[in-house]
Amino acid sequence: MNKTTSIVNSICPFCGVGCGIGLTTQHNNVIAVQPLRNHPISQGQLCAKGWNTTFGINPADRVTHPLIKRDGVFHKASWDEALNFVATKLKYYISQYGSHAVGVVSSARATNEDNYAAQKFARAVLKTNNIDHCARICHSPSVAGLKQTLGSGAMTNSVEDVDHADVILVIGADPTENHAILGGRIMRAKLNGAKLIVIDPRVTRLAQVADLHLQINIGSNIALLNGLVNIILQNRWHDADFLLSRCEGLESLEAQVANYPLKDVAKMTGVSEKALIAAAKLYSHAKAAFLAYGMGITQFISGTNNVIAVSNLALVCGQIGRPGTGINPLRGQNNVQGACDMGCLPNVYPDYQSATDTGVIEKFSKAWQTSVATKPGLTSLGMSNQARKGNFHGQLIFGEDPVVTDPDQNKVAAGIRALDLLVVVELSMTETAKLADVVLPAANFAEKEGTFTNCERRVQLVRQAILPPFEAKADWQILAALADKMGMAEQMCWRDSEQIFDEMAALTHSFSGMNYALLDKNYGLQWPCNADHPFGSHCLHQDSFPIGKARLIPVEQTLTAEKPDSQYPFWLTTHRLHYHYGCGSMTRQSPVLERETPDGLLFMHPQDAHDLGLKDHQPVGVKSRRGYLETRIIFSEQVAPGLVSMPYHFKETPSNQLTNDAMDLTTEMPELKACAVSIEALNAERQPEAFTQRYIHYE
Ligand SMILES: Nc1nc2c(c(=O)[nH]1)N[C@H]1C(S)=C(S)[C@@H](COP(=O)(O)OP(=O)(O)OC[C@H]3O[C@@H](n4cnc5c(=O)[nH]c(N)nc54)[C@H](O)[C@@H]3O)O[C@H]1N2
Ligand SMILES: Nc1nc2c(c(=O)[nH]1)N[C@H]1C(S)=C(S)[C@@H](COP(=O)(O)OP(=O)(O)OC[C@H]3O[C@@H](n4cnc5c(=O)[nH]c(N)nc54)[C@H](O)[C@@H]3O)O[C@H]1N2
Ligand code: SF4
Ligand SMILES: [Mo]
Repeated sequence: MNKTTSIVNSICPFCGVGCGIGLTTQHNNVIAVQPLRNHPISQGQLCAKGWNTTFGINPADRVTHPLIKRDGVFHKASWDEALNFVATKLKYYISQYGSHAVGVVSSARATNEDNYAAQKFARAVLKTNNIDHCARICHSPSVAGLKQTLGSGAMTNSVEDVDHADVILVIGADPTENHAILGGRIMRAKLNGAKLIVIDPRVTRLAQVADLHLQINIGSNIALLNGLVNIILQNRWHDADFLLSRCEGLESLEAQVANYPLKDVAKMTGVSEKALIAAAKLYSHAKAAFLAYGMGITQFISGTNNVIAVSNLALVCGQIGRPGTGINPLRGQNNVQGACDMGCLPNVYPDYQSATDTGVIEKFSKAWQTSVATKPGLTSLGMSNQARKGNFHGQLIFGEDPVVTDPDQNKVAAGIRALDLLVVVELSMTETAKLADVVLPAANFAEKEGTFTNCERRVQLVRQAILPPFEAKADWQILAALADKMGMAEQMCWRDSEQIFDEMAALTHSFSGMNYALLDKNYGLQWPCNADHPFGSHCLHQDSFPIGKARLIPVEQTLTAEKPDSQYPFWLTTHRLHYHYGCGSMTRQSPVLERETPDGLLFMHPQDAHDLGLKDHQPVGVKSRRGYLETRIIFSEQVAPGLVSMPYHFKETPSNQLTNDAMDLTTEMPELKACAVSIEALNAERQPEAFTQRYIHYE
């Protein structure tokens, strides 16, 4: 390396583990990445995505200038021109239809400061609570479910607690693929003697090495969890002292789980009675049981109840509130914890202060020196649905690609077409950006300063390594400039991201003890960090819950919205692959990551393939009640016969053509983990047709 290079410490921009990353820069380019040796979570390691960050930083299709679409073609515009265009339209729709006809979707990939600015822009400038982000289709049931049972929806423990557990229970999560450095830690703990239980319909990598793998029938989580609680109570394996002193609601839970006798549960879940008893015994007898869960719990129409059922199990066993033991929703995106904490949800301000509480409304109105939204807001899918009905007119989307990542794709695309104005603020020309009226160039994590909050509530500094290319700006700067055009310059006038952080910290309890200088010193701090917890919090709920006593809430097993029938005989589930991330806009820029995974993939058990007369890698057409796509099958014993699975990263084979948008009533979480499909063989000689060529027509 010559003298012109330097290394800037930052945080990996992909998953919620939040690994420490060093960016080597030269002549305003990031030329290499390296792991940070002393980082408390990654400890000198990175996964394949982390190592390949460089490729995602400056993609070939990077948006470099503001673009306005005229007659179907994008034209370069100045910032002034583009922002005036957007501000004029937003003001017009608000005057014509009211503030509820416009809204913002923020990015869980962007910083806390960007997200704070997004919700402030929605509430103080647009005067609407129509603000949401991808947590909606990710861990919104965790936020809603754990709020009811514990009073807080975040991971109760720290990543390092994996090392202090004698039992690790992973349910509906695939951390060696998706939270790889944490998954590796679970593997290491297992090698060091911890017992591992995996509950998943697929044989994941962790399932292969687990002491117990309960290969559950898809969508039968509540039956299984209620069944485990029933076994535990019947055998007196519960923690009576903990239940008495820290919980309420045991009687009604006990009465209800009695309706889940072992035999019935084995039948409903497809798990043997012996394995159910063994799992109940192992988990309840642990000194410290680290329970981790993911999308296999949340992405169901019963998502919130699934989370409550998980919470019941942990509480009954007293497996919470000590180092090494607790309930850990593995938050997915690098800053999805932060986007929720910052109040990018229609029902809460920063730090989960209720958006309908008059005291909270007054507090923010006073602090921001303007009136704020008072009516309840729409979720992201709610905005899309209202657009299709003609009730929602203008939307700003920061760093999300709903055309690829939201279900169902045809409805989402129709919602976007029904909008009068779509503004997409992006790094690259995503499928969603292609449908926009205005595209604004965003700076990525290497080009701006700010903070990300990882899955264990650790707020970490992201430092600017290079300047943004051409006209790109940080999201918060774009929002501030737009507020100015809308006549609200004072409300959103910040010198730098640090000033935004300080404004946020002063308006919240959980972050009031944090500032950039302290974050810099400590590899970040875990919230709550305030006068009571000046050094942050490694483990939540040690002495009490935010709601006093934790609540045990009985929940019933619910059927999935759709199940296989004669017309659509296979279950389809969707999931992730280690080498690609989200809509693929960053990871698919890396030739190394692309080499690892071809774009069309449908995992199928060899027995099913044999029955259908299909060969390995044969092209197939996959059809659901909502759509159709073409891909290739891959023989896999990871899935049981009757179940096929596919990743959702590939715009050419978008699984959300097929998925069901039936929703969890509490959170509007769609049922991304289960729908019914049919599969037909295509001529082995031809390539599966890439989806975008046939359906979504771009100018
Ligand atoms: N490589 C990579 N890593 C990522 C991401 C990525 O796109 N790529 N995305 C990030 C994001 S946004 C998130 S939210 C996380 C998600 O991380 P995970 O929660 O691990 O996500 P998935 O792979 O979608 O699903 C997890 C598991 O749920 C199982 N499952 C399906 N149905 C059921 C069921 O009925 N019961 C049970 N118990 N399990 C079931 C699936 O088989 C799968 O193994 O990953 C993050 N990390
Ligand atoms: N079928 C199926 N669908 C799913 C899921 C599933 O399991 N199955 N999982 C769901 C889940 S859990 C999630 S979280 C969603 C994720 O869905 P998305 O949030 O749409 O996915 P990402 O790929 O993370 O898209 C983020 C975009 O942000 C851009 N970006 C990155 N950094 C910045 C920044 O600083 N500023 C701005 N403005 N843009 C930035 C990237 O270029 C990228 O295009 O997908 C969901 N969809
Ligand atoms: S585990 Fe997550 S945060 Fe760590 S390097 Fe991999 S993608 Fe990045
Ligand atoms: Mo997610």
